[in-house]
Amino acid sequence: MENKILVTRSSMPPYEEYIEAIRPLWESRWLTNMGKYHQELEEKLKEYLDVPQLSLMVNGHLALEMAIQAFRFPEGAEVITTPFTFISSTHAIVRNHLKPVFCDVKPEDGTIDESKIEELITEHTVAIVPVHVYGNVCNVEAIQEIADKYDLKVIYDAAHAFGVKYKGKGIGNYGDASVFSFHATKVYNTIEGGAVAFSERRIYDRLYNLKNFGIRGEELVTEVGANAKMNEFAAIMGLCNLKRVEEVLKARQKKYDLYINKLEKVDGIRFFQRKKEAGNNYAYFPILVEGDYILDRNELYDKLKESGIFARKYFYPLTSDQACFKNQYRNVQLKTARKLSSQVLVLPLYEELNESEVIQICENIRR
Ligand code: T4K
Repeated sequence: MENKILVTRSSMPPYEEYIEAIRPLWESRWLTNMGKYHQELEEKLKEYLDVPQLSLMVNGHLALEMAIQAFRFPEGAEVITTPFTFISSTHAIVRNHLKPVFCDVKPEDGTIDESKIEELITEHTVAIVPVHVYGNVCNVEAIQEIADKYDLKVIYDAAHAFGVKYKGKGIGNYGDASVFSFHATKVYNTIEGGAVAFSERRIYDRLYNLKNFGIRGEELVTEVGANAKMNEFAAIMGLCNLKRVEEVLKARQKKYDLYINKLEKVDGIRFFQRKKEAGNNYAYFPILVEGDYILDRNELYDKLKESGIFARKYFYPLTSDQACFKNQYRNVQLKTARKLSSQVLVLPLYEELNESEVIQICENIRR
């Protein structure tokens, strides 16, 4: 179909700028293994994200897997998390040989319902993995209080929360670690990429070992590790995109505000709420299609598709309902998560989306 509008479109620097920026690689022939650009990007992102320590990774998923692994939890221990997320959040727990315990979410923002965490804690619980879904900030204070009371680690899946600040601080300052994704579909990308933010220096060393085979010298391997290093082409893309991130956010904000303006009075279309003291990175534009609307979510999804508008059901089904996890873990009431998952639709949002296209999408929804 001509004129398809997809849910997102990668943001990229001007072609010539990137080509010029990668030219030195033909001279140095140093393409990966914590090269010059990897180091430069790590420093710049630490500053931009306003976090004490940062470890760059090849993608957001391995960043999350390794952030969890860095804490060396005993095999089979339980981790409280949310099912209203991308499958990566749950995979990262299970691939660490830990058991996910799914907790319900809150209707207003889709983040973990902190009032339901305590009842899920057992003697086997070791950590909480909440998700700042769509960049909506979790109740970080209440979660930390529970974690302190029961001596649990908190590892945030902040894949959607690049650049979000809460109470004046980078979101990566909360909990024991926070994981960002720099995938091609994110507000800020390094093609594929991710990072773990944390404060303890010891975690930096562990992550370094995990992402580089545990190699500590030409003849010394101190730990079992994998390979999750970011390469220099990706790091350079990250450096170029970092220069224009503010511009990209502004462009996204315009479209985001226009959506709100055009859709806020439509019966049965609801938006998630954002915390007053939290910033917005305009990462996604999710709407909830409720009973008062003339169509259900699936019908609206189909109708938009017929008009060439490819919205996405992020996140349906719940990860706990996916074939690989269904009926395998503790059976917990997930009423709100299930409801949101059946109502949510993420509308197209990206830097180059035209305002006229936003208006066209809204007209389709209003019709
Ligand atoms: N935790 C959470 C909460 C996450 O949402 C994610 C990733 C992760 C962890 C893991 O982080 P990474 O390991 O991915 O860094 C996409 C993304 O692949 C994924 O990064 C993202 N979450 C998830 C929510 O969405 P798909 O399968 O929906 O992507 P796909 O290929 O259907 O692409 C969606 C649209 O994006 C396309 O219609 C067009 C556009 N696009 C796509 C690609 C691949 C581009 O414009 N350029 C591209 O290169 O998963």
